[in-house]
Amino acid sequence: MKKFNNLKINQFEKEAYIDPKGKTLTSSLGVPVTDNQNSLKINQTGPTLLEDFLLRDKLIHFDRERIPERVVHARGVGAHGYFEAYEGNEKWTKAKFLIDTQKPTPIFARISTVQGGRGSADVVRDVRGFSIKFYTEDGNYDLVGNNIPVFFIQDAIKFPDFVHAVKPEDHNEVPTGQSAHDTFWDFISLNTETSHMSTWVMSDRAIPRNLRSIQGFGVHTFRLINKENQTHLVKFHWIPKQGVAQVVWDEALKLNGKDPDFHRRDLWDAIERGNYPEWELGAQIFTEEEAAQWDFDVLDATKLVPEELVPITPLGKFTLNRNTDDFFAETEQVAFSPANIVSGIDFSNDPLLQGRLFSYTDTHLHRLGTANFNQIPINKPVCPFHTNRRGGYANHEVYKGKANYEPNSVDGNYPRESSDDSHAFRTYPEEVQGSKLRIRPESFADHFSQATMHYLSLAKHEQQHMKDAYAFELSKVKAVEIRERVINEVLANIDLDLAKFVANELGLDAPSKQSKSVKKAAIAKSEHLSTLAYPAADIKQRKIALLVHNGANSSSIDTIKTWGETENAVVEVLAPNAAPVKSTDGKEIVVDGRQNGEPSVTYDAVVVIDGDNLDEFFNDGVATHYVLETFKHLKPIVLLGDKEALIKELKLTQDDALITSQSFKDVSDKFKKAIQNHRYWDREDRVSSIPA
Ligand code: HDE
Repeated sequence: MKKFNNLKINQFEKEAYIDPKGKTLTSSLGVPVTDNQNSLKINQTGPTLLEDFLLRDKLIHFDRERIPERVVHARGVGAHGYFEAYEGNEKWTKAKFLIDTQKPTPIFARISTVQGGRGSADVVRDVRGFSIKFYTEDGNYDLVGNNIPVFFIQDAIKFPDFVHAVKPEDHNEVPTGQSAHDTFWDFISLNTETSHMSTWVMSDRAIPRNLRSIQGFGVHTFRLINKENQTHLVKFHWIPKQGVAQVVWDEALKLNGKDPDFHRRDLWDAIERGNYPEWELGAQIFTEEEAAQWDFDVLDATKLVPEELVPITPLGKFTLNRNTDDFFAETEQVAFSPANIVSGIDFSNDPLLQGRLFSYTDTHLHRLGTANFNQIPINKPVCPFHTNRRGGYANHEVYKGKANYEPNSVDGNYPRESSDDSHAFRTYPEEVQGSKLRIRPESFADHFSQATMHYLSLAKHEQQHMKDAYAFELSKVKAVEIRERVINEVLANIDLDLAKFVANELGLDAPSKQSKSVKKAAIAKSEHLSTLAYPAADIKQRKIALLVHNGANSSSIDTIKTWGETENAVVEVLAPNAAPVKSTDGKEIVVDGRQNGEPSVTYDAVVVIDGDNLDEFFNDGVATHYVLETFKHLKPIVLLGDKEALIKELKLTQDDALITSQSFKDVSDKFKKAIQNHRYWDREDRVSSIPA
């Protein structure tokens, strides 16, 4: 893996990097600056002079530092990496980056929330955008997906309505980065095509533990084309090697206050530590004839293709292994578009996708302010490119020669069209006929069957989380008629038990029957929708807090630290304050943080270190709360030696993830397994009486 650590995007490297180390401060035009503290004045107290070109140079640029934030997906984090193709993909596609197994393709990925502004919190209930730019030898290819396999709406013309409804309300711009408000649920209740997606947004997928543990989906159906020009339809998936993991709701609420940058920080830290996250890119590949047999339309983005119908073919894997150097230059200026495509892949007629093919370029023109946004280093292809595009704001390209048109005779008719069918993009000649109509196909009319399939496919605890999420969100909706409409027109048609639970929570009448005659999905339950289908293979980068006080046993700490290193886990010693604590044998134990400053919600597991200090622990409200909260959030806990007494003192109940032992070594395997399992869901019923 290390061999690709320095895989850089050549041109970005060559032309854009400025390394200020050892350099003199200059003006924008390279004039060395002697005084960066004082503006130019008459005497000591006189007015500042207009002549001060250094002051003007600095302020003029500063005044223009911000650009419009993205209208959706404004908050995001980016990282560089590389993609490696597996053998055998030429059967499906001629896309060079998918068939060349010898050479990795550089990538840049950006993961985002949808609703909140640039400064909003990370762990909100929301869809995560997951965009990947592949800098291929045949041009840039962008896979602009989400961590959820379906979307809210079926036709691009509804997108501005939907986004207006989910964003803060128009009159007071409240709430920020949350869907728990009237206009969002009004939209959901009146546009039942959103039903399936609403189940995903109310599921645990919308509150991921970290961005390394999310799945990715291309959502739309696309097309693959091979060298023989044979074509298949395709749905892209990317599956995290880290497993899929979520937080519990109470944890999400606390994280947003205690560390609003939790996701961003986690991804950064993992990459800095060399625990590079990896995803396997795969595809459901099928023919148009197969798709025609199914009980849903593959051009309807509110439907997924159950893996029971088409399993995923692995195509390759990608790794994120380099953090950005300059957030603005890279993450903020990166311009993704589903229209960025390469030979071997093509679009489908999904009416949502078709709208996106226009919208992204349009938004870049506004946001980045020039038609030359593809010249910005992060957007620039790494393969050779020769266009006849000239001029425009902030043009950086300097073309030699006379001709800026084609065909030409003055420059030997270069650059010329390509006849190389394996590299040059050629649209698949799909046959289309018919009348021009503003119409929704009849095959898009079923709004509920896959929502029901999703709900029924989840584990019991996931179903309960979904019920709680609908109840929470709707309890924030002020208009009773909107609450009622969601229950009767949406939830009842998904599942009556779900509708009943939410109605009871809101003190409303529970529907006894469905308000529409709802079709049943041919696949009633899918094995691949629960997060339990995606376990973690290891505990790399999981964070473990060791709680210590004076009188802690330092050898236990040493044992756990050594074990943590072999597992590539992050083990941190937390004490009442940042000063070192004294161990039982008088040694100084170095502390990584304060228990009050590094809250339990930011760790994956806790060990309470044994020693000679039980009373001190019992009398410390921060420490006891730490353990209680970790228990409530269903995380693994080890109570070493004398700390077993905490079970009685804090009224905990022992289970597979609440482990006691005299020696850490005896329980390290059990602890590892519990951390790998992420949460001990069976505990959930028992923790509701613990104060939040
Ligand atoms: Fe987007 N979307 N979208 N979207 N979308 C944008 O482009 C749009 C849709 C997605 O990290 C915008 O550069 C329309 C589906 C991601 O920079 C904008 C429609 C999916 C990102 C836009 C959709 C997405 C965006 C705003 C309905 C999942 C962040 C800023 C037809 C498959 C990209 C920007 C990044 C961003 C339009 C629906 C994913 C306005 C019109 C479906 C991951 O162009």
